[in-house]
Amino acid sequence: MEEFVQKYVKSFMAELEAKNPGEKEFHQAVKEVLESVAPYLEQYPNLIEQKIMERMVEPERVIMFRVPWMDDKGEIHINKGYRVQMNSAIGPYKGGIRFHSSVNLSIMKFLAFEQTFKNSLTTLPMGGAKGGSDFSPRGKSDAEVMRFCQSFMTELQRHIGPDTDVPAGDIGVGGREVGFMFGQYKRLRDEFTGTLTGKGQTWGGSLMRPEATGYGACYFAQSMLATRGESFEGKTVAISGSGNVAQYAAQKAMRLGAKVVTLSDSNGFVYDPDGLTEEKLNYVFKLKNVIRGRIKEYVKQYPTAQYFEGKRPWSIKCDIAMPCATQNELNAEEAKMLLDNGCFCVTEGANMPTTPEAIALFQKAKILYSPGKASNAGGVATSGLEMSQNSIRQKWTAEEVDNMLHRIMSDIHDACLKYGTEPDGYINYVKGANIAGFIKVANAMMDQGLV
Ligand code: NDP
Ligand code: 2IT
Repeated sequence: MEEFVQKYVKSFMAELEAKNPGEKEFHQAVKEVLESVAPYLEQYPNLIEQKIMERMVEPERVIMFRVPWMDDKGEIHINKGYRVQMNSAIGPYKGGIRFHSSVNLSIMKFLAFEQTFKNSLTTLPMGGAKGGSDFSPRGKSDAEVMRFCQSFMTELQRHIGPDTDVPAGDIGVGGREVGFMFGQYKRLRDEFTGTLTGKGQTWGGSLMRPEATGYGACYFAQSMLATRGESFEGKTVAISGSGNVAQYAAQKAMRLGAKVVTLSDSNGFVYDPDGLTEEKLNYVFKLKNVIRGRIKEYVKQYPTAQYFEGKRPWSIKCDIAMPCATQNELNAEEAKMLLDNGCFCVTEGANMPTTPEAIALFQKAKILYSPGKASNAGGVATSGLEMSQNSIRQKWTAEEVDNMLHRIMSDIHDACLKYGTEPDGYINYVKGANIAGFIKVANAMMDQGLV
């Protein structure tokens, strides 16, 4: 079995790398899934004959376009726009939009690939997609962001729709950007449909969508901790990022009795040994979402905290680590520091934040480790619930949505247990999530013929 897996992964990856040169994040995401599903494929050779995996790594469609816009001084800028429609076997394409200077085709493809399996895990009927631009909203005025979003949507609108492809937010795309894009979509198409999720509360947005990714990650971590008779109560939690996912992960972890001691952005991290409080977190919400400032300003407000320029938070002693910023933000050296400091649970809020070498160390140490496609699926799951509410033109209460989110995260945890429990009882959440996500999409593709 080992020999088959090694050979299969090696030859598959050689072909993938040759066909998609230089796309290192995409290669990384595919390799991780392949390593998990290869033993399953060995048992079902018809999936190999039908080239299901080869089909899954080739996007159904990639749209790339020019996004011209004018800044407040009248200068013209040209950005790249993308939408990768990866897989529609189990539902309309669904996935976020990322605005960040680092965005390129490799990052779009890795995210769309991950999204396909994540959406499958949610139990809801959603295919996988991702979009974005190398435009960075940081430092831009509201008017500049609006003009950019309108230009972006002027092209994207012809490729999306409530039963075709439903975008949402991701890094650099929050309520403000979704609003500008929805406004332009509605204007051009003359229809009020649920074509974007993460909308405002008074115009079709689901209650709890802003909270859902961070809260969902904490619900997932609760289930992981429960397998060892543990909980958040009294634990120290290190979180990276200070955006949407980090903010609500911090809020929920705190409300579940944990002490959250770090937050970060791409410039550095803050360490607050006393832990966040509701008041301190409210300051962070205002700082990041209203003033749009940098996390280092936290220490001016709360001088007992320290700021570490150019560093990530993983040197800080904690029981639970929640990477909630971006891909490959936790490497092997940092994983060793976490393990040496007694960290026994790593729950990903971001997509692919942990490098393969760091994951191997966590798994070797047999600590609790969950990949983002399982633990951050609460965001897109609640987007799915927003789509349902839009379709039936109703609005559910926060309690109703939260209950559904809870149930979905618990179902995802069960799926990981089912496919990821190893003979010695260790739960390999990577294997569990990848196989469970894969089976549903693969079977749907088999049912639908060679398309
Ligand atoms: P936000 O834009 O709200 O916040 C992103 C945070 O991560 C910011 O603090 C940002 O700092 C930091 N960050 C971004 N890029 C980098 C980088 N290259 N290096 C270090 N820090 C960085 O995004 P979200 O909170 O929505 O997204 C965070 C992660 O969660 C992403 O991986 C995203 O794909 C994932 N995710 C998001 C979901 C959602 O519903 N929003 C759902 C599921 C996953 P700075 O201000 O300096 O850029
Ligand atoms: O990575 C993700 O799952 C998201 N950015 C959320 C996607 C969505 O459609 O809500």
